[in-house]
Amino acid sequence: MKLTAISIFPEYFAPLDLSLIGKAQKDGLVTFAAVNLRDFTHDNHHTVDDTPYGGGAGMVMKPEPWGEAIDATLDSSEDCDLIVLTPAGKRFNQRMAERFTHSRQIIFACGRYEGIDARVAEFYRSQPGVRVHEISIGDYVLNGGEVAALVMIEAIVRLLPGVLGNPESLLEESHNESGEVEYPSFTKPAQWRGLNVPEVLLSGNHGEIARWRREEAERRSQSVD
Ligand code: JD8
Repeated sequence: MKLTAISIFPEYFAPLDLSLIGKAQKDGLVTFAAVNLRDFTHDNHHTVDDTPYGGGAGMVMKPEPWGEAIDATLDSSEDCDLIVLTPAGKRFNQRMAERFTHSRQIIFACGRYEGIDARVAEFYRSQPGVRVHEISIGDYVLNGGEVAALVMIEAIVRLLPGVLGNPESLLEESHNESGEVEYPSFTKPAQWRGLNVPEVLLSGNHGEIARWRREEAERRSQSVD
């Protein structure tokens, strides 16, 4: 899987060299590149924004640098999922993360300012082999798309075969098919600051343990708004 994030702050993606995703890159399971949008400007000031047509506060990102940057990133031999992060987008969830594991190439368009000129998404919707997705990671406002792209990249890459050390752990995860969340976990010491591990977990009775965990997961699912 080829992953690319286009942004005026490509250094935001340095953490991807760490941990899981860093190892996935070393193991050749994914390739990741952060592309600087300003490399696709041609004026001395590397201008990427301008005032909004129709007036209003703030600045809008110009379409030309995005067109050149995405064209340069598109690998014509492969289909591509172009993800445009926006607070107005479709809400990201675990099912979408699972669907994106089948992509050969994903480009994350990480805007800033008031957002990206809407014609960029419109143009690539008309391009064969490019699937455009306008996505939000949640009902709160961020200053740009970078951290949202980081969230999506981790949620997608960790599902790829060979990335997680013990893929079994994927089976019991929160927000799985049934939308259930996980049961609470405990480890040694059996007593900590006067707090005990639930007796049933020390019982060795796997039937009882499984029932307790199911009940706890259901109880927590109720409380998750
Ligand atoms: C992309 C620019 C900032 C947003 C004026 C603040 C996602 N869940 C999410 N919340 N916010 C974003 C997001 C915010 C972005 C951009 C995504 C590009 N901004 C803008 C509109 C109001 N500023 C997001 N995914």
